[in-house]
Amino acid sequence: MPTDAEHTIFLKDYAPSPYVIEGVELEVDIVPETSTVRAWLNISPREGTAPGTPLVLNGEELKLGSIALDGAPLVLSAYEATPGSLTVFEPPLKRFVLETSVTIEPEKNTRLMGLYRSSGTWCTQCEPEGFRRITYFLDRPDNLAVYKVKMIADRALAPVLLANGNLIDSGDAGNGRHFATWEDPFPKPSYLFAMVAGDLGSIHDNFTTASGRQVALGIYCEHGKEDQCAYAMDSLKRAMLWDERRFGREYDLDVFNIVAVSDFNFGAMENKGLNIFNDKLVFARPETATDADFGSIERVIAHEYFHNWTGDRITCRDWFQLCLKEGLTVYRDQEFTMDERSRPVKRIEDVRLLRAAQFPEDGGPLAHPARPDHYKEINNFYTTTVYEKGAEIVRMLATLLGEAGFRKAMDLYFERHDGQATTIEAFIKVFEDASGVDLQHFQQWYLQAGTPKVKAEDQYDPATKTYRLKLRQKIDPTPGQPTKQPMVLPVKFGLIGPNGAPAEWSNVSGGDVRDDMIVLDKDAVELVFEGVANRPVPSLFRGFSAPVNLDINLTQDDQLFLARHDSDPFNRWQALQDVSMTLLTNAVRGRMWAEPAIDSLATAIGETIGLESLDNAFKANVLLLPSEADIARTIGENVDPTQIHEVRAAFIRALVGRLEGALRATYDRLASEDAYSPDQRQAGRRSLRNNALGLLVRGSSVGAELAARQYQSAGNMTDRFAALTPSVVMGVPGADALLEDFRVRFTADPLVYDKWLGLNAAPPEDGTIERIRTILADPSFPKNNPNRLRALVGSFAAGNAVQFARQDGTGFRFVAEFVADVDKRNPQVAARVLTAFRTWRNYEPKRRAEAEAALKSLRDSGGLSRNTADILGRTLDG
Ligand code: 0A1
Ligand code: ZN
Repeated sequence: MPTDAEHTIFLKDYAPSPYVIEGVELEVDIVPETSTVRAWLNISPREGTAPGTPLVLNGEELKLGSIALDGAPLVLSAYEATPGSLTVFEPPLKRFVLETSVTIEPEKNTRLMGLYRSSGTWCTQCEPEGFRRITYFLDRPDNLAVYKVKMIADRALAPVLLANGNLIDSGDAGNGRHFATWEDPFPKPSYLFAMVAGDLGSIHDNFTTASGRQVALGIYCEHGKEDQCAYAMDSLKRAMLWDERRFGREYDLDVFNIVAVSDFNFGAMENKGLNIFNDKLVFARPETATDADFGSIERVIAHEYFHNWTGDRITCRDWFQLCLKEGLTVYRDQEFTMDERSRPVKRIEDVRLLRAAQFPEDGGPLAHPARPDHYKEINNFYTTTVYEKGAEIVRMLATLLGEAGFRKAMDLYFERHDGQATTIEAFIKVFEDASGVDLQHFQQWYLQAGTPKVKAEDQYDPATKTYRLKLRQKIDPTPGQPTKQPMVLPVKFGLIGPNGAPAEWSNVSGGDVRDDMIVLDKDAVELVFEGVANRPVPSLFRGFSAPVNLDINLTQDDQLFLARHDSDPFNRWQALQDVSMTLLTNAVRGRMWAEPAIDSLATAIGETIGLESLDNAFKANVLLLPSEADIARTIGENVDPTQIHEVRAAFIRALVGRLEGALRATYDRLASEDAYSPDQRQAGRRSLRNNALGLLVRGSSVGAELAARQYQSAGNMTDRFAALTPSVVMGVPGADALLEDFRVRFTADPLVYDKWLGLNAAPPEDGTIERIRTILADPSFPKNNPNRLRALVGSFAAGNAVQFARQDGTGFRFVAEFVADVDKRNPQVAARVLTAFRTWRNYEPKRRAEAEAALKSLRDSGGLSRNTADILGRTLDG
């Protein structure tokens, strides 16, 4: 018998359930310690269901109190109930009502799935399989039902009672209790169910849709935090308007509520009409939130709102299709930010994230297709591959079809699949039908894991005025996929002539070239451009038009030429990154940079940050040099994080030695007395100024002093935190005092406490692990709150490579022990922290051996949750 942890679910086994639940009525009696859930399920057999087919409902940690069918109690022999399932052996072959009553214990629910209590508030999280922790149900996304829920609770403990849809009744329930009944007219899967009961404050606003519907908007939160919800409300209204204008999508209920809770496993959740948010993605005021925090709030509020169409009205047939809603909705939130802020800057930021998080996943033991074909634990598939690579796939469709073609296909998607639970195949079919383009080969993007490597080689023949460009693609094997097919790659490109203007050509042959796009769908092509007057410099994958690793042998001079002349801002930024990366990786491999190479890079960076034509946010990205993780990933094997750290630090000192004047001038020039606003213009100014400061702290003798002054005088958290961070990470004299000042001044606010925790985990110095251990051991540390755990230990494991991957193995062992401990209470948090080991095979032999030993001892400790056992097993085997 396979144990539970070995049980694998395969896409090929998908079958509709023999019964459908079409309507649900719930009565939830909320009482501290033990709550009771009564359910009336309106059930029909699906056509073709054979007589005697049992009805099997999912459950988890449920205790059945009573059960009746069409009003008559079931005899014991007619059903079997365990905490994990309810089977009715021979249900009638006609529509019937199954009535159950179960008890649950939300106060003991530390997994934060199903109904749980967060700082006194009862709230739910049902995606992907949490509804079964509330009542027995067909807890699968293809069962669409209409829901009505009556909640009854103590008026003092829970004056606010919310659920999906519209409030249809409320009143007194006697004994100091009251009730509210909510009804959601839109059929939905159980994972979108939500309810909240608590003593909450709120802010309210309204939005009138294009067709005149008045929507009441509410944001609910802990009392006293109402004034921190304004930016979230503003973001929501902008998102609603944008979805109407850009995609023709209107909101469809009279109410849209958001609730901020302090204990949440993820960012936020798109429950129909009642989004529930991790409070760090709602609360913001200038004194405690940074520009990046404001940006995340805007993005996630929009993301969850956009799910109303891509996720709620059109949902997934099964969990293998997760990226149908997630990839598409991330694409939509990216476009929203691009339209609201700066398109090239957002693109650069998204690509940085993709490379930092998704590429390592795709190149390691946890690699999986954007649409996986098997899983053991679906919670482990809320990954950057499903989300961010999923969005890249949609972006490539938009690139291939053009803006108008893409919009036409999206219109058809909404029209054809509204109200359905559907698949990636159906999505692709819509794009084929709308455009007439065959996308069967393109579909491989959903099916094959791994990041394609593209090698580009070129040659110019001045005698024949011919330019040849050879492109080859290859994908390395990934777990379960030893051989790969070529992908369809849209390669946006330009050829740049010696004067910096586009190079003309009279004819091109050898491949599929459409204006400024090459479509590479074979292993290799060799394009021949004729009539090219001079040797051009190629600019490939403009705007990062496909998620690949490009290997192109350009000289530093060519790269700096692109940095100055490329009309594509993304590739201008990329060119400077490439110059730095080449110098850094060579140095790590023992070939130290030549001084003139640093001179010319510094000159180009100095020039770029001096240009009036570029915006500050773009220049700020230019000052963000390749990270240690970027360097480690590019090197790929025998990684020694300490050596990488030292090389990078020396590189920054060398650059800052040459750029100090320019950085200082930038810093001084961008000082401002304006009242704080999180808008793009101000945030861009601050990010450029603060990135200049960060470099000065790392590479010049004046930096520490400048940072200390900025820390003390800052009028907002962005500037204060930007001064504090490099000071603490560099361990400059006085840094400990600043960190202590920060603790005393701010950490009563839990979200700023998280920032302090993260800073404690950041220094690459010995002693960091001890510091973390001390904080964790403090009895007042909230050891069940996901945000606190992630801020302290998650950030350490994922972000402090020098200490996590210490050669003596103490970092690995510390994280493995932490995972084993947290796993007992919250498997999702534990499993996610454990993914920091995903690159363990890339370390040099000593570290690799230590990582393996730590992982094996975690495995041998036994009793791991399915979440953690799954990540661990794949990490060790893959
Ligand atoms: N659908 C949400 C993500 C989410 C997934 C799981 C959760 O709980 C375990 C919570 C949220 C989104 O894409 O935002
Ligand atoms: Zn989402």
